Amino acid sequence: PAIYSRNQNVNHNGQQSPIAQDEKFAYGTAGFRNNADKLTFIVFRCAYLAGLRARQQNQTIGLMITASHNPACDNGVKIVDPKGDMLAADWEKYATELVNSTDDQFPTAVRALEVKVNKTFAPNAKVVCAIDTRESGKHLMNAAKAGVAIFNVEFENHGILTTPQLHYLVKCNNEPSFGRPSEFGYYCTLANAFKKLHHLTNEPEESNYSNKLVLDCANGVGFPRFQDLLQLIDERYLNIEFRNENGELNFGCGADFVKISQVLPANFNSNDEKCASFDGDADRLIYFKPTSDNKINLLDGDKIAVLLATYIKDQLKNIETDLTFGIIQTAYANGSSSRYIEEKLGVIPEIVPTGVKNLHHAAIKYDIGVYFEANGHGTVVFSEKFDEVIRRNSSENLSIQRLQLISRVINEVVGDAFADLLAVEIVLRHYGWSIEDWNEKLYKDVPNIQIKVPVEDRSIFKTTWEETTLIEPSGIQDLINAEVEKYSNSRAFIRPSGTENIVRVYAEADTVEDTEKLGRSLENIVKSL
Ligand code: G16
Repeated sequence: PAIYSRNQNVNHNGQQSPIAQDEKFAYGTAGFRNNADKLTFIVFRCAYLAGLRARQQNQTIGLMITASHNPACDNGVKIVDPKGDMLAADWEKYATELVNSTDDQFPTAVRALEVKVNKTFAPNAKVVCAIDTRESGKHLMNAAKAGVAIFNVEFENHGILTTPQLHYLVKCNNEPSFGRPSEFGYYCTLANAFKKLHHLTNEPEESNYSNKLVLDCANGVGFPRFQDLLQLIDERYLNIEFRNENGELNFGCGADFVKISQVLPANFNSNDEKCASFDGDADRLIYFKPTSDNKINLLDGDKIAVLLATYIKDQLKNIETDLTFGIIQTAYANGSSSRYIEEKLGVIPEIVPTGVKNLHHAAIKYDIGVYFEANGHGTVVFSEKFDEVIRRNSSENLSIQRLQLISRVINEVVGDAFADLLAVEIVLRHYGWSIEDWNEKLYKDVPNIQIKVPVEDRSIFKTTWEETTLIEPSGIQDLINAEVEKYSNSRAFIRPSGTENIVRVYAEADTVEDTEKLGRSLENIVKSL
């Protein structure tokens, strides 16, 4: 329909918002993201593609409409493949081609793709779709429905869900043995495993653990949906005080804000004890403990990865197995965490480019693969051999039983703030740790800074595969190297974001002052371009 063309693109307020025929869009770190005004025709075309993918696979495909940590005025769309993971790379290419075609080219591009991949008989093809709490969501859901209808593929509108919930639904639709394909089924799986594991967890006699947690919901979907989950987990297990429930999405709060600014989110104060933040679509989790002057001790994705890995390794010590164990990080991982993982956990962390899709892909090579980005996005994945050796084992061995249950508490389909929160709480209780104990007993972060530098065109920045060296614009990496050399034990890099129109600067050094100086000097390099 014309209303879903570039030329007649209409935004969620019903206003005409035409898109230039030659404007290009990239399938970034997590799908297409932009100002919501531009998203209608993009969602329509992606939904069409999701229908095609569903037919090709004869399975359920997911379409998630969210811009996660971005501001409320943005929105985005990503496609979820049959196993609940991110869309296959060759299909990202098709999505980019379709979205970037002009209105005139679109019908031809569609037909070419149909010839290439379409299957005529696909009775199980279905697209399941959900939105976050953004105001533009409902309008984009309609565009999605229209896009899927081109092929008469079955369409299910699941309303407002977290991104991980949608991933989970996709997996369960295609593999019913994994779980019930419903929102309630998701809550039951997590809550039941959590409560059972709680009963198999012996809190030490001298314990500093407290089940009280103050939760920053980023004013997003995490608030209503986590409340739904807590209907099945009463206060004896977890005592949650919600903050930032219904205000402006991600504004002065949420996991991204707290991680990057390293200060208290709105509506928190220094009397709060153990605190945590979700991001806008609840696929990221970070913890923090207020200190003084609005400052915090941050327990980010690296700290969560090390905590979960320590617990799993401790359980494995009591079992004779040859299961392989890997930990995946990105260049943003704090240097101390990587050193700790190597020296204390005896595992050399694998470093991959930013984006859950890259971490997930690397993690599934192991029987137990722990992957976390420093920004709090991550999970643990388990192999078929793990299923055989651990999950299908009827032994009375407590460690086997704990591993069976922790692997069910964790949402192995994708990084999930709800599931990660439950897993962290269980492990803290197991060790009898307060949030301070967790912060101090493992490793101490080296000072680090991340700066978002707005740029006109982030596509001019090109890095090497692992993202720590800038290839283009040429000559800039030499300037960065010269700055890094000025400080001892320092490390710094510049990379373009795949979700926002910014360049990210990351720096580490021995002291807070040097880290700040190094970070700001790189910021100035970007600004001078
Ligand atoms: C998305 C991705 C994450 C990535 C983050 C930032 O998170 O899923 O893997 O770390 O964007 O990416 P970039 O540095 O390219 O902007 P979310 O929570 O926004 O979906």
